[in-house]
This record gives sequence, structure tokens and C-alpha cells, in this order.
Amino acid sequence: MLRSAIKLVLCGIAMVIFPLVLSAEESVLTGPGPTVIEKKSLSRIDDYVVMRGEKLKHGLNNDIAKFSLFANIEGKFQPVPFQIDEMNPDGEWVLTQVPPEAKKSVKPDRDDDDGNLDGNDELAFMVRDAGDRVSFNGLPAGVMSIDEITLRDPADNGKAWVYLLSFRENPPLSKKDYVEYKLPENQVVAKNYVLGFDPRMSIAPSLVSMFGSANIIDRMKVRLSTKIMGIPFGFDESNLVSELSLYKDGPIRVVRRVRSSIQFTRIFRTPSAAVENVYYDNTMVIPIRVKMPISLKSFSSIVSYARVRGAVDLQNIKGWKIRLDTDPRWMSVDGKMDEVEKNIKGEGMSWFLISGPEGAFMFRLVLNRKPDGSFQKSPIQAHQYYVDDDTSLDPPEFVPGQSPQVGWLMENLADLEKGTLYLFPIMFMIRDYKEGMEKNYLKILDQPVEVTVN
Ligand SMILES: [Ca+2]
Ligand SMILES: [Ca+2]
Ligand SMILES: [Ca+2]
Ligand SMILES: [Ca+2]
Repeated sequence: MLRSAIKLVLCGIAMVIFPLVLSAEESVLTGPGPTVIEKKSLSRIDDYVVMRGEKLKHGLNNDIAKFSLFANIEGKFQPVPFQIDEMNPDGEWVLTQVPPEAKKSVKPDRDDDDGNLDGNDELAFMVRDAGDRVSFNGLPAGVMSIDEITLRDPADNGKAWVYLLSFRENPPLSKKDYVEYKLPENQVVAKNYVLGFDPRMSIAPSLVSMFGSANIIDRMKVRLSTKIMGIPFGFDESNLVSELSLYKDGPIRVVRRVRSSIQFTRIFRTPSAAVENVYYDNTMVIPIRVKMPISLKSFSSIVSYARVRGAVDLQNIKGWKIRLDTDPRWMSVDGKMDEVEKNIKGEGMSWFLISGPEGAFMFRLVLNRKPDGSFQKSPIQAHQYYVDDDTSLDPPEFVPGQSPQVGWLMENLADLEKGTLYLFPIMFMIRDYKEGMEKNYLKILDQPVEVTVN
């Protein structure tokens, strides 16, 4: 008797509380309702979009925890995945997550405003999540500010919109998460790929699986050869001592920082430098900034030449094919060099594409622009490195042979001037690849979606 009375009371309380909880969220969405004033016409789906806070008209300097991004999709104004990443006053990423092995040695980064959206902080989202343009008759309940973000494709004038809303409290958020950083496995798990890192070489992946394929990578190879005062001298990626530092795992991207130094001899090691890798659901970006403290050119009597090979040594892709942007012919991966492969034209190569049954992997190297897209003058000349030969050893390597190895030889490093040089390796994992689809991925950098804010 007593037990059923308690049950009844509990049910009653639950029935009162549940609608309250639900309506707290719902009221936001059903406020003085948005009405569609222009349908989405943007057809791009592969791009990530990154916008600096300084563009905002209304939400600048609000608490990041109070924001949500909305879009009108299929007749519903709803939260979509996004993230806001802080940058400190020096323009460095503010990374807030500490891997277990670094708990003792590193502290989470903080921005100088400690959690507000300021001018150099970045809003990131995927272009496919944008929707129709809507109008508001006044602010929806609980919303403190609205920034209307218009996306425009400069190629065909297609348009779409997202809305950055800041709330008094408890912003409703999308539950979608496109990419995840799994510790302790040390793997980035994204929609189109899985990347894993070997603790012996945490700067570069030792596992790359696309759309569920076997591991296609042996290792990344970075091999420098130079002559200093007439004496040949070199190092390879095994001279890099790297350790995972901080990271940030959001719904749109994972940012992972690795600190590396070069161990030249048993005793001599350079100071460590940080490199961040950025992972989206279909794209990886490694924005590299090289600060040259001196002009190598003025030391040409000491450093007579310097060349670096940056390439991926692959495995498990027999039967796949490869092409370079500088030559329309496809090369066959079969462990042997044929006439096409021996005579392939790769002068000035800026990307290559590896295509197999699971999809395609496109690797692009940008040498002539700064992170903001503006032009950068660089003395570096790049051309192809390509060897498809199971019997051609290239130690140090985990899997003997080059099956195949493809990438760049970068020349004229001895002509580098004093100053900052930007390098921009970017990789795309293309689902259901058909010839020509790479054009959509080239547009991400070459004709970026324009972003304006009202
Ligand atoms: Ca900032
Ligand atoms: Ca900030
Ligand atoms: Ca071949
Ligand atoms: Ca190998």
C-alpha cells in the first residue's frame, strides 16, 4: 500500500519535472520562430570552415561555454556540431587536454581572457551542416546574441547559413561528434579514417586505415642530406625525439601537439619545437612554421647544399593506383617499376592521389602561401620522389622495401633567408572516389568558401 503510494508520488513528481526539463530546451527552439527567407543553394560538402572571432558583430567576448551553432535544416532550426578553439595572444593554440603520460610535466594552456571568444579565437564547423537563411521576429527565449554567418561559394555563388547563438545558460548542443582522440590507444578515429601513433615515433602515424582498410603505411620518411664545410651530413626521422604534449578533442577537429627535438649524437640534442596536427573527419592538416634565425644563403660557403625528402612509405596497397598532378597517367602499384613509372613527370608536383577499392588518399603540399592564404615567396623547389619496388630497401623502416614510397624531394634549402617560412601538408580521405573528385578537395584551399557575418 505504502509502496504503491510512494510510486504514485514519484511518478507525479517525474511527470512535473520532465516537461519542465524538456520545455527548458524546447522553448529555445519554439520561440518567436525563425522563418525561411532564402533556401540553401551551396552544394559543397567536403570543406571544413574556420572563422576568427574578430568577424563577429554581436557575440564577441561572450563566454565560450554559452555558445551554440544552429542551422535551419530540413525545416527545423536546430543545433549543429561546432567548436570554438582559443588562441593565445601569440597566436598559439590553447590546448586544454593533458594525456595521462604527460600529467606530471605539462599544464593545460590558458588564453589571456580564460574562456571568452575573442578576436583571434577560432570557430570551426563543417560546410555540410549549414542550412537555409532565416529571419527572427525578436530573439528566441534564452538567446542573448545572434550572429548570422553567410557562406558563399566563389565558384558558383551558392549560399548557406549558420547562426552562432549565445545563451543566458545551458546552450542546447548537437550530439554529433565527427572525430575522436582515443587514449591510451593513441588513435585518432574519424569518419573516413583511423590514425595510430607508435610510441617510438609519436610525430608521424604508423597506422593509417581508410574506410576500414588494412594499415596502408609503413612510416613517414623525413630524410635530410646536406654538406657542411664540405662534409656530407644527414639525419632521418629516427633522429627525432618526440613526445605527445597537449591536445584538444572537439566534435569538429582534434588538435594534437607533439614536441620534437633532433638528437644528432648521443649527447647533442637541439631545443624542442612544437608541431600541431589538426584532424577533421575527412582531412588532416599539419601547419608547419619554420623560424630561420639566420640566412642560410649568407653562409653558402659553409652550407653548400641541403635537400630534404618528405615521403610516405606505404604497404598493403597492391593493385591500387597512383597519379601526380603533373602527369595524367596512372601508375600501378605492384612492387615493380614499369616504363610509365620510370618516366613520370613530377617537376613542381603539388599533390598526388592514391586510389584503391576503399577510397582515395590525396596528399597536397603547399609551399607558397601563409596560413591566411596570402602569397609566400620561397626558394624551395619540389619534385616527385616515387619508387615502387619491394626489393629496394630504404632503412630505417619497419617494413623492408618501398611498396611504394611516394612524396617530395625539396631542393634549395641552403638558399633559405632569415625569417618565418610556412609549409602546409594537407591530406584528404575521399570516400567512393571517382576520377575528377579531387577538384572538390582542391577548392578547399584554392577557392575557399567566403564567410561574412551580420
Ligand atoms: Ca584569444
Ligand atoms: Ca579567448
Ligand atoms: Ca608499379
Ligand atoms: Ca618500407
